Amino acid sequence: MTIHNTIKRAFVAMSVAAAALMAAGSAQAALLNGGFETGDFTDWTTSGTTSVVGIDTSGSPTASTVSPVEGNYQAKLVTEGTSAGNLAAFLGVDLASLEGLASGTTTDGSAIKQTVNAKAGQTLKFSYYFNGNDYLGFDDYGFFTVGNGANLLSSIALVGDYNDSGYKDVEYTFLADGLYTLGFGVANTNDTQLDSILYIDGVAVVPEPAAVAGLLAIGALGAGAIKRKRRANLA
Ligand SMILES: [Ca+2]
Ligand SMILES: [Ca+2]
Repeated sequence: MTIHNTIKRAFVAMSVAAAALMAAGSAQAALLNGGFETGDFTDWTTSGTTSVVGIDTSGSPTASTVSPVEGNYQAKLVTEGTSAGNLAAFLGVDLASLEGLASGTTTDGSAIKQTVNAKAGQTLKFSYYFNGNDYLGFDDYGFFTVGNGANLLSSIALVGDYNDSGYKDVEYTFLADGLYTLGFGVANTNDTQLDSILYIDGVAVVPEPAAVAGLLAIGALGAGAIKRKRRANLA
């Protein structure tokens, strides 16, 4: 019984230590290698067909020249990847929430992800380029996920048959502090033919937390000033 309790206590102590380590790790989880300038997926996790490329001309049939918007490298995700179920599980979202972004049944796709510790008021910024290589009836789509929420970036329905979005900038502001898994993905719809491509570059979470605290303080001052103004108007 004593031995049993000793083991139990040791196990509890180890668990507490592990939890403390994990908390320390998550507190420092800033977004890393958001521009893919290491030339690879260091700090990211990938699923399906993904690569880090320079200037790319592999899109077909439009054969667009797609240049990184930041530095010399960009991420390239191709719809020919892992099964729809695996894709959703990899990103931690319901398959239904992915399928809600396009018209039809998601068949397969590819994605990358990274978990970051974000503060309320911080903004996720990135750029994407959707190279659509299919036609309607086969609504391939590119998307990003924040936690378990999926958001459409582009699709065949949006760009038209065999068309491109060009590089577009996106901003998403976090409403609450938290540890978020950020994902970027592209998927085939209704069949696994004619693969579309999603390029991602310049992923960043801004501003730095210290700056957010400063902004919030300024915001509070601003609100106080407005209140004083209203009172002055009433008087
Ligand atoms: Ca880059
Ligand atoms: Ca397709």
